[in-house]
Amino acid sequence: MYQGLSISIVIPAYNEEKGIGTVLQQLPSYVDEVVVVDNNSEDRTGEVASSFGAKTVVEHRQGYGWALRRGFAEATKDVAVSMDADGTYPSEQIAEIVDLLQRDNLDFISCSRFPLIKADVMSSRNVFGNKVLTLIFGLLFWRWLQDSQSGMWVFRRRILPLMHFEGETWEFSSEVKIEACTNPYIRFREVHIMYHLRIGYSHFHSLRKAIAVGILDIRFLIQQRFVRRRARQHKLYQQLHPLAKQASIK
Ligand SMILES: Nc1nc2c(ncn2[C@@H]2O[C@H](COP(=O)(O)OP(=O)(O)OP(=O)(O)O)[C@@H](O)[C@H]2O)c(=O)[nH]1
Ligand SMILES: [Mg+2]
Repeated sequence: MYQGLSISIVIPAYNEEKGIGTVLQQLPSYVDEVVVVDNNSEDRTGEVASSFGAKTVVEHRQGYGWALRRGFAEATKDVAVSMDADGTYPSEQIAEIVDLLQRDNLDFISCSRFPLIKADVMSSRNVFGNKVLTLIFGLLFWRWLQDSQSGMWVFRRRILPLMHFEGETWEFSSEVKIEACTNPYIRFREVHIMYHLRIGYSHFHSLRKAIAVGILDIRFLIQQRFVRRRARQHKLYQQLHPLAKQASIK
């Protein structure tokens, strides 16, 4: 409990037995609940997480999006905080972010890694990729974030029903921000955080995989901007205005 709010941490984890223990050990004592979503790890990630007292759930549908969506459904506290299982996100800054959430009466805070405080914690290739995806996000949604790919978000769990999720894998990170920062009922802010060196092996060692994930994200952003969100809005419009149906407005 911190500032009168109970806190859940949600951690998606895939083959992170090297880092997950350290991440759990370093969590501040005011955290009330830790949900680790083990996404079919082939190593001892789940066992290590349980041995540190985390609520460990297994999500069989493979993907970062599936894992986080499951984790948010399992979380029960006032505020949910997402972070990776590799020690990169600063749990030591959760308190100051929750302070800001309360002070400015915000609903959702996205934590930007850029500009990087320690330059050597991310490869220049990943910095470039993240910047390009963030720029495309801005051009499509006209919201000028510093980091559309950050995996650390701090939000009031009660706003979850206001967001609609379709992202199954890496595109989920962009989707969460689209849903949060374009929704007029969600008070959104981006803050700058520290980012640490990764513990364990990166899932993005090959250039081919990094490019594939980038293309996936761009395709998703375009679909969301021009097709799916429009279809959703249209559906809502039809529900609200029965006359639109009679006139068969497409
Ligand atoms: N659920 C799920 N989580 C994954 C998968 N791949 C990676 N993760 C987790 O998602 C988080 C982010 O993945 P990372 O591999 O750290 O991705 P990154 O931070 O962009 O890049 P690096 O830290 O350089 O590897 C970590 O906690 C991973 O364990 C996956 O297939 N499914
Ligand atoms: Mg990482």
